[in-house]
Order: sequence, then structure tokens, then C-alpha cells
Amino acid sequence: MNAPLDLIVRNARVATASDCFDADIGIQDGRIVQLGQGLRGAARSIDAAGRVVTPGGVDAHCHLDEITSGPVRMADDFDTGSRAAACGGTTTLIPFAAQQRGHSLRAAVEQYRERAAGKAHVDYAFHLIVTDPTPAVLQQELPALIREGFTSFKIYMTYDDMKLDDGQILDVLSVAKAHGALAMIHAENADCIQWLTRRLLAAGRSAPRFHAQSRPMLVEREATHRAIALAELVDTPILIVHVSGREAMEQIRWARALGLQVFAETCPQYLFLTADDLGLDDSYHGARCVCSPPPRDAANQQVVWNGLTEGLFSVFSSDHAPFRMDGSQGKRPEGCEVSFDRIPNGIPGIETRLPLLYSEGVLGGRITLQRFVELTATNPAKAYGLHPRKGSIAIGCDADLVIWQEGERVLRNADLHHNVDYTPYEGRTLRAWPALTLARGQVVWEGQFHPCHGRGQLLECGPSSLVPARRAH
Ligand code: DUC
Ligand code: ZN
Ligand code: ZN
Repeated sequence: MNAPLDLIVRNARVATASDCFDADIGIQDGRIVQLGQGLRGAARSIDAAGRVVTPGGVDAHCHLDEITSGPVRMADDFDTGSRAAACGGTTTLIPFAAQQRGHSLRAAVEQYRERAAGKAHVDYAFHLIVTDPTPAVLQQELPALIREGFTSFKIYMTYDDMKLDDGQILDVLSVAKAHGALAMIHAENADCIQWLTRRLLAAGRSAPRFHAQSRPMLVEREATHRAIALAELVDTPILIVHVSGREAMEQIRWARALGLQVFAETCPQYLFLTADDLGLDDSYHGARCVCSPPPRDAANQQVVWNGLTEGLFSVFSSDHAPFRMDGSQGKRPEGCEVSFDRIPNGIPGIETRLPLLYSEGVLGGRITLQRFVELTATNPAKAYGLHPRKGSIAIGCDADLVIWQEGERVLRNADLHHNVDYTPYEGRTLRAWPALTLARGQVVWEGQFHPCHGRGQLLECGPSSLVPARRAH
């Protein structure tokens, strides 16, 4: 006889990336073990009463407790960041273990492991950030770390302390190809940004709004094209992160038409914010929306929506990069209003990613429920080697589930669970919100957060399954 179930989620309207069906979900030891009608024999049951149940979100691009320079500190660590994630329906996080120049990549992994251990409330994996591809990193550390389950890494084409030149990018992509890892690329042309920044500052244009003018879409388009060319030269797949609008999307579409394996991610800020949110005058208020690439205009928001609908984008992530407006460690370093080029880049969004897309995408009639699941859970899990354990509702998957509550609700930062003192989406009306989140079968959110520090486990990632396996020639 089967062992008794721990929990049944009854009368669910189950949504996956391919289907929508009515079922009870039987859970045992944190996994889904039965799907069917009229399941019995559980210690506990939750009635979903015909409500939509999706897989817990997989946020494959978020920054938590990253080591930053000078007085600046990220506002969220693995405790507050994963708390906010759980309350917003996200049950798997993939933040970054960032190498510091002059240090080993292995040291970064150990450092970030310690930062997360005993704190995370939901499961997590790490992407590596490679900033110093020395021979030891390329020949020993990266191959060994990929074997150990760190199968994706981000490379930057901008930011002085992070950026790689084209030769270094080719070296890193070659390691990705040889060892079956997936490279994520932040595509913006550093020299163009530096040149524009110098001119803006010399003209006395230093307010937050000039951040957008220092990083026009051209700089993203050029770098996206170059990243694609470098990947083509090496003959390896890449994923372009945080794509902001039309020009970069055209490069990606062109590459895919050629048969190149170029995947793309976009984020809420490119659907819900514009450059106007950085300020229409010289007030410092706009610092809250300074992120890179910057939000564009209303026409580009529409183009990004089209890319979500038609399948240009595979992944929808938050790019949560949490800095507070008050105090001396966030957007006002040492308490000062600084020029746009010194404002810490990033906005919070780990808790609002799913409700915003469900509200405006699914209930706004722009994307199907299946596409929502694909973009927010299934594809990110596939891209980074966590599928089928994560990102779906099927027998054998982890019981990471969200029960949705439809109905209007005004978004207020006071109701969020991150450690940031604002949300860029304050006052926006949502049409749905997670009523309940289960992480490996345990209730973590039910209108109230149920903390359990250290419940989250570090996940070992396999090879990407978004990338089709190569046939031998
Ligand atoms: N841009 C990044 O590349 N990372 C973090 C935040 C941001 O705005
Ligand atoms: Zn980036
Ligand atoms: Zn980022």
C-alpha cells in the first residue's frame, strides 16, 4: 500500500506550460506524488476551490547580498530576499556568486554559500559571475565548478569592475562550450557609455534622469550584436539578460533566423516603467528607478509585450537589485545625492514579478496562462538545469505551488516583505496576488509569512534543457 499523503491541494485549476486541467494534487515528503480526482488519505488538505494553481516561480535573475564597493550595501540578504520571493509566489531563486577581480571563483562560491546558508526560506542555486578569467579560472576552476552543478555564468560587457573585453568573452564562451554551461550576457557597450557620461557631466547634466541618456538603446543594440557574433564564432548558445526594447530584440530575432541559439530574458521594468520614471526634472526621486539597461518608452513597452506573446523571450526574471532610498548605503551613498553615474544600479522586484505579469499579462489578455507559467517557472528551470524537479506540476516534481487569488488590490510597499523602502510600482492596481505559496510541500505564505530560516536548500544544476542536445555530425 502507498504511504499516506502529507497534504492534498483539492479542486485545483492546475496550470502548466502546456495544459490547464482540474485536479487534486497529492503531496508526500515535499514532492508531488499524485494528480487525480477525489484523492484521499492525507493528514491535511487545502481547498483551492477552483482557483488557478501554478508552479512556484523560478526567479533566474536576482541579486542578493552581493559584495559591493565603498559604503553601498544591498538591502536584501538571503533571509529578507527569499522571504519576499515566497510571499510573491517565487519558490526558487538563482542569484549570483560574483568573483572579485584578483580572487578565485571558487572563493566566491564559498563566500556566497556561507551568505545563504541557514537563511534562505526557499530553494536556490547560483549563477557564477566571471570578472577575472585567469588561466586558472578558465582551465581548472570553471570546469570543476560546472561539474559540481554551477552550470551557468554571467558575463558583463559594461561596469568597470566587472566587464570583460572581447577576447576574454571568447575565452569564457569557449569554456561554456567545452563543458556544457550556459553563458548569460549583460550587453551594453562600456566605452560608449563612458564617452556619453563624460559629455553629460561636463554639460552639468548629472541628475538621475540623465542615466537613461548615457545608455541609449544603441549601446545595448551594439553590444547585443557583438555578443551574438562572439557566440557564433565560438559556436555556443548564449542567453541575453534584461533586454529592454526593440533594437536589441531585432538583433536577437535576426540571430535566431540564422539558426543561432540565442535566448533572451526580459524583466518587469521594461513593461511597467519608462525613462520618465527616472524623472522629468532634476529631482533625485528618479534615483529609485535607475537600473541598467534603463527603462525606455511606451512604444518599447509594447514591443517587449509582443516579444513575450510571440516567444522571442524565453525567460521573465526580476533582476531584483535592492538598494534603499533612505540611509547612507543605498541610492544615496554616504547620505549624498550623487551624479547619475554613481547611483547604485538596480530596482527591487522579487515579490512583484509574478503578480504584475499575471495581472497585466494573463488577466490583461496579453499572454495565456500557459505562457505565464512557461516564462516565469518552466523555462527558467529548463534554462538552468533545474527541470523537471522545479518549474512544473507533475508527478515527481517538488511541491512548489502557488494558489492565486483574483481581485483588485493596490500595490503598497508597506505590504511587501523585502527590506527596501520603496517599490517602483507603488499605487498600481493589481488584479491577482498569491493567496498561498507552498515550498516543497510546506506553507510559506498564506496572507502571512511562515518563516523557516534555512529551509531553502542549495540546488545542484544540470545542463540547460532549453538548449537542444547537439546531434553528432
Ligand atoms: N543592472 C544590472 O546589470 N545588474 C543589477 C541591476 C541593474 O540595474
Ligand atoms: Zn546585468
Ligand atoms: Zn542583474
